[in-house]
Order: sequence, then C-alpha cells, then structure tokens
Amino acid sequence: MKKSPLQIARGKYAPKLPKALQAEVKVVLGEKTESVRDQEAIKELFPNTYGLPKLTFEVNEGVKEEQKPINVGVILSGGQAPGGHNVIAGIFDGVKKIHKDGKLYGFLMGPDGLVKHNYIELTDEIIDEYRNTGGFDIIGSGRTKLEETEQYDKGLEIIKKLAIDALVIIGGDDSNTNAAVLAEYYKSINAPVQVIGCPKTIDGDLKNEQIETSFGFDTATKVYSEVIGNIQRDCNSARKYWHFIKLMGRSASHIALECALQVQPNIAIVSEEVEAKNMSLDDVVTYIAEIVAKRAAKGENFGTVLIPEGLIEFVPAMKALIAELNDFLAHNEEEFKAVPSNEQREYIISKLSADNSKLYASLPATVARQLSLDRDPHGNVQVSLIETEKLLGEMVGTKLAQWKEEGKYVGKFSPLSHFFGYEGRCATPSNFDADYCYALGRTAACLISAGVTGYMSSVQNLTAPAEEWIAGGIPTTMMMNMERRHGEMKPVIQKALVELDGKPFQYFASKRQEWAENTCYIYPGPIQYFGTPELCDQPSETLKLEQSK
Ligand code: FBP
Repeated sequence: MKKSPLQIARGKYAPKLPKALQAEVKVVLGEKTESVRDQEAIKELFPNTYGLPKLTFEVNEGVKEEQKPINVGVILSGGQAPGGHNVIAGIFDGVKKIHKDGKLYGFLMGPDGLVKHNYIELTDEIIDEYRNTGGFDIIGSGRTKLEETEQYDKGLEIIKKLAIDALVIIGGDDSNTNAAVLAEYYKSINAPVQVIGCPKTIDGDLKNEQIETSFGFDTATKVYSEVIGNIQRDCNSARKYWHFIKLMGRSASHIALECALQVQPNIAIVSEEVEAKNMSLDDVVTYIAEIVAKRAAKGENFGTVLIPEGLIEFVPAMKALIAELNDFLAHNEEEFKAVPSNEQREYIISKLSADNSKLYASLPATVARQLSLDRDPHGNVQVSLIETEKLLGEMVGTKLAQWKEEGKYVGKFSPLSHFFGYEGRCATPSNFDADYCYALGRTAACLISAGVTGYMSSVQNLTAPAEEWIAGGIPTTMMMNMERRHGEMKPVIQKALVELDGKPFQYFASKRQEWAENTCYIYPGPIQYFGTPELCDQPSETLKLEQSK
C-alpha cells in the first residue's frame, strides 16, 4: 500500500517508555484496595476480585527468570481513539519479550469477535504496518456489550481452543466495567484465563485518582484545537461570522473545555455548569447573545462559541421534555406515524404537558423534527444527532432580532455551524498518545505475566517525561460504585464529568470574560511529531492544570 512520507517516518518512531519497562520488571505489591463507594455491595458482587492490592512495576536488578510462552487475545471496544494500535503493538512486544513463542490474537469488530469466534493471529508483519498509526482498523471495533453469561461461555470456548491465557479489553468505562464482570465470572468458575482492561476514550470521562487520563483524548483535542484555531484566524480576518462549533464527547464536556483552554474562544459552554446552575435553554441563548451584542458594540461582529455534544441533556428543562417525548412516543407510536408529516409538530404540541409543549413549540423546526423522529433502537432520542450548533445559532439570532426591535444595538449577526468529532478519533496519535498507549500495552503484558486478573493497566505521573512515568495495575473494582441503569442498581466504573471546582474549569472561569470581550485567540497549529519536547511532547492543558501544584 502506498504511504505518505509522514506515515513512513512515523512507522519508524520508537515510543518512549517508562524506565521500569525498559528493563526486566519486578512487581511491587501495594495496599489492599476498597471500591470508591458502596463497598459492601461491590464486595458481594465481586467476591473473587474485590479488595486486590494495587501493583507497581519497578526495575528488576536480579537475574531474569525463564518464563513460559503466553497467548493473549485482544479486543477493541467502542468508539475509535488515537493510539489503539500502539496499545496492541505494546501488548505484542510485551508478549514476545516474555517468550518468543507467545501469540497475540485479535478478535474482530469488537466484543462480537470473541462471542462469534472471529479472530486473526497478529504477526510481526501486521503489527509493523500499524505502529504509531491512528484508527482501530487493525482488527476493527464494535459496541456489542459483553453482559450475558451465555456470551462469556461462548467466549470461553474459543479461549480454550486457542489456549489463550489472558484477554485484554481496550475500552471506555462501560467496557471496562464489563471486563471486570467477565474477570469475576471466569475466576468464579476457575476458568484459566485472566482479564485485563485498558482505559480508552477520546471523551476523557474515564479518569479518576488512579487513571490520570484515557488515551486518545490528547490527540483528538489537539486535532480539534488545530481546526478551531484555523477557524478563529479566518474569523479574525474576515470579521463577519459567528462560528458555532459543536465538539464530541457524548455527555461530559472535557473535550470542549480542553479545546477552550487551547484556543481561548470567545465563548465555551460547559454542560456540567449549565446543569449546576439550573439554566434553561433561554438562559444559555441569552448568555451568548449578550456577548454577541457586547462585541458588536465594539464593532466586532464575529466570534467563536464551543458547544459540548451532550449539552441538551444537561439543560434540566430539555431533559424533562426529552423524557416526556420518549414516553409519549413509545406509547403512541402508531397514532403518531399516521399523522401527516406536516402536521406532526402541531400534533406533538397538542399532546405534551403545558411547560414541555411551550418549550417544544419554541424550538426551530429542524430540531423539533430531530427530537420526534431520530430515535435509537430503544426508542430514545439520539441526542448526538441533534444539531445544537444550529439550534443555538438560530435561537441567538431570534433573541438579537427581538432586542433590536426593542431598540438595543446588536450589530450584524451571521452564524455558521460546525461539528467536530469523527475528524479526530482516528488521527495519527500525538507523541503523548503514541508513548502512553505503547506503555499501556507493555504494562498489560506485565500484568499478564504477573498472573493477575480483574486489573486495569495504568500508567501514572503523565506530566513528567515518559522515562519517569509509573507503570502498574489497578484493581478495576476499586473504581466502582453502584448506579441505577435501566431501572436496576448495577456496579459500574464512575464516569468522570467536569468538576466545577477542579483546576481546569476554575482557570477557564477566571479567563472567560476577558476572552469574550477581547479577541485573545490562540492558533495551536497542527500536531508536531518530530522536534523538541516543548513542541512535540506536551500533555493536554487539562492534565497540566490538574497536576499543577
Ligand atoms: P467511546 O465512549 O466508546 O470511546 O466513544 C466516544 C464517542 O466518540 C463519543 O464522543 C460520541 O458521542 C460517540 O462515540 C459516537 O458514537 P458512534 O461512533 O457510534 O457514532
């Protein structure tokens, strides 16, 4: 296959490793652990894998012990995130370091591959093609959830057939929760297979005191920030558009906040703040419109607004509207479908409760339509499809027109909308993600060699140079608590939302007024892969602020 010069150069990049992983490792056992909350309930559900100690790997100065070959199966689960191929390369090299006859099998298209026995053996040749590349295309990914005993048993058949000693599941909070349940199940039936998790997601919401960041967040936010920076420069050149930019991230606003820290936009909305302040959609629109008017008064009829993907669900009134709509349409689907499409909006307005009906009627036609038509297989609104960037642009326009009629000066307002998400998920990993992911893979191999199960691969101290990173393993049950899911209490890894008292948000909050009124844009430019550490090896602003003293 033809390759670009950068692809060729990148293929030769040797990821930087923590000191311990450059040598033979020894396992240092930490204290026994407890889950973050609901200890009794979690302990009862995980009798075989609860309370395990944290592990750290250190340099082993002693004689290398002969080890037997190990076979490992790997699964990529959920949305793509830059660096996944390096995790796999790290596991492969780790397995071969343990013994040259060890094998790595890749289950195809996510957890489904394990259940349906679709796999390939990953060879030197295949791995070398994918080192330091973006994407998950080496084996593909999927969103099937491993939740049923039947699936675990099906998986065990192929695990036994291939003599697999350990499974590594690379995924987000849900996939790692399922990995922990799988580890517990296999242990409870004495199945001779270990299960190790690995923290992936561009959303950045799989993090806690043990996991400093999930991989992919660094690269994805750098890609978005580059493009937002380009838009800001265009915006500051033409001085005639307001750009409404929606950023992926499902629920949490980590991506939008990180991009705001990187580019200093005029406005960035943080969903968690909207919810905490119980803001209505009108409050959000008014907040933006006021800044637009203020800038217009200075002759600046342009600007940028960053909007997190999950915003709609964090506006309490919208949440209530969506819940009533979901419920109403689930019970009246046939009747609704029989209504001619040009009358459906009025039909819904006539059926909803007073407050929700008023809110629904105030929404632009396209959004109202998305709320009633675009539903997932469970009948719920597909919030990610709602074009919040257009919705806010239109609503701000309407508000400004109102103010103009009332005699207020609002200048000229021309909104443009953008959505960035898929553009960043398969980008060539930054040095940070290339190094971090390779280290996570090598650490996973060390955990397998240590014979443990129910652990997540962890690399800490990430704002220091890679040499000083600390590799180890965290018992997954340590990150769990009980939460209501689909009407039932379930053990899950806590999802990390933006903390409003955390340093990244606090820094943003202290600067946003200045960024709103003045034009303080930063243009980060493209990710640099070759050059000085200042240029190429910088972690995210979020991580730097979180770890600042
Ligand atoms: P994960 O949580 O699986 O890592 O996926 C993250 C994400 O990219 C979200 O930001 C986005 O909302 C979602 O996946 C999109 O899902 P899909 O790839 O199925 O369209």
